[in-house]
Amino acid sequence: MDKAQLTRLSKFLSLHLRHQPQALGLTLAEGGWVSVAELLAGCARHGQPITRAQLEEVVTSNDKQRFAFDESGTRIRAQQGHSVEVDLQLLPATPPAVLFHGTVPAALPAIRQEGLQKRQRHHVHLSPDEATARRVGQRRGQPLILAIEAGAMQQAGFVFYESGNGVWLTDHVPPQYLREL
Ligand code: HQG
Repeated sequence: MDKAQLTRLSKFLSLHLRHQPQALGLTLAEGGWVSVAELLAGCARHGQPITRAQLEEVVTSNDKQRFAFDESGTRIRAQQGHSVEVDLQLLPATPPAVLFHGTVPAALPAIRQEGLQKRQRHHVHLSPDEATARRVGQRRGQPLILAIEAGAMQQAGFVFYESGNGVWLTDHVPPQYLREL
């Protein structure tokens, strides 16, 4: 598949594995998993036939490793970014001392007041480096990067998780742990 086809398919999978599984007749099991066979059948029913080989190509070529197969290769899930209720069974982990978040200037007044909120997602998403945070912020406009004192937060009892694709997740970042770069 060419790049445009891969992007389109990745967006289609993100939509259904994170936000609207029911639109393909799917229910996410614990961990966010769905059966590959059911997913392929659902895609075909939805007028979007995908072969197993094409699915594998999307999973392996994805720039952010958004999707993963389980060890048996019979189930697939989105690694993070869900809006549907799902327990991803992530284990708490020790974050680096500092993490980063890319946002846009328009969000800053509210963020200064109330910190980072998870909004539609299950967690606040944090990046391990500035360059990644910049790419995240750029989706919405001129990016603005915040540094998060993740080590200090963890010491204060906040819980962090690392998704399978290197995104750090937490419930809320209060303003006192944020620094504008
Ligand atoms: C902002 C993409 C006002 C926050 C990316 C962000 C990431 C506030 C937006 C992943 C706020 C939420 C997540 C507050 C936070 N007041 N605005 N108190 N607190 N915000 O998309 O972090 O392509 O839900 O700064 O690459 O932008 O989906 O989160 O601008 O990894 O795989 O509210 O999504 O990955 O937006 O992005 P999002 P995000 P995928």
